[in-house]
Amino acid sequence: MTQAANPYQASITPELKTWIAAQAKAGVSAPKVLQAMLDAGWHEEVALAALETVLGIDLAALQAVLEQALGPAGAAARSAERLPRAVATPEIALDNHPAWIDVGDRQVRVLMHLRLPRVVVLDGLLTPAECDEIITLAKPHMRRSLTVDNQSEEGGDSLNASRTSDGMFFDRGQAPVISALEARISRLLNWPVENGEGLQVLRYGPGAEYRPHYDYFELGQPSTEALLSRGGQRVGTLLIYLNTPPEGGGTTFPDAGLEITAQQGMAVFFSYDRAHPSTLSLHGGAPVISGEKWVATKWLRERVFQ
Ligand code: PD2
Ligand code: ZN
Repeated sequence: MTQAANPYQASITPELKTWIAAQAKAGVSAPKVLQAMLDAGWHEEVALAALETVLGIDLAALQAVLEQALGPAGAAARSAERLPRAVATPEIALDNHPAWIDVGDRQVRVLMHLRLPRVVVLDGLLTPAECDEIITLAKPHMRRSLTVDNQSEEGGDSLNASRTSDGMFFDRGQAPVISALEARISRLLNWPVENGEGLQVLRYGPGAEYRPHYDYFELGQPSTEALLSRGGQRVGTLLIYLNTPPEGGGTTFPDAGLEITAQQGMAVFFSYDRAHPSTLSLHGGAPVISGEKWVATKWLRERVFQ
């Protein structure tokens, strides 16, 4: 049968539908069809949805099909690894393949977009003077970066060896240059300013890096409830390069074999519609080799962030 291109294949392909219909026509039972799809690497939710679409079997009946295919213990183990629900994400209007997006007071150039992981590379979100101004405002407040501590029930932060930068957070609207940036981001991503966390500024010296990680909050951890109580999940990230490190410091997406070179004023947007590796949104800040790197991060929440 058609192999799943990605083990977490998130959508039903036309080839899969044709294959299911042919199996049914040949008299292969639904549990056997399901088993073959799972063996070929299709994610259980996609396989079940495909059976529902093509064969018109309702969800309760599909659960019975799953148990017949896997046995009760197998079915229980599978349901423990179900995909978390998908939610709406910020989106850049790219349907007409625009060369630039009007964000009110500027035009931001669209350089590249990728569907999975969802990544868009942009240029001209900030002028060089605005980048320098943000660095100047941030500099006196820089401290060793902390990372969300998912073991703390209060959702606090802790030191993390995989993150060797200094950082600080601005409040939303803390300075005119920050407000202007936040208004542009809201227009660009079609997402309310209020759903954004405060802008974070990071500085990396030579050798400093941010090892690959996901920006969404991992579910089922002691801290999850506290983190989600402040506006729901993170659903998108905008990284804005405030300077151009001479060597190193790019942003990597290991699952896509992609590295974006840090260049002043450029930005990379990526989104993740569920708290799951199937989004392929694993990303990291590659080590700076020479010079330093300054970057600003805007995380977008599902709802108003407070
Ligand atoms: O500074 C970066 O390049 C970087 C890479 C990955 C920042 C973040 N993640 C982040 O702030 O989440
Ligand atoms: Zn990150």
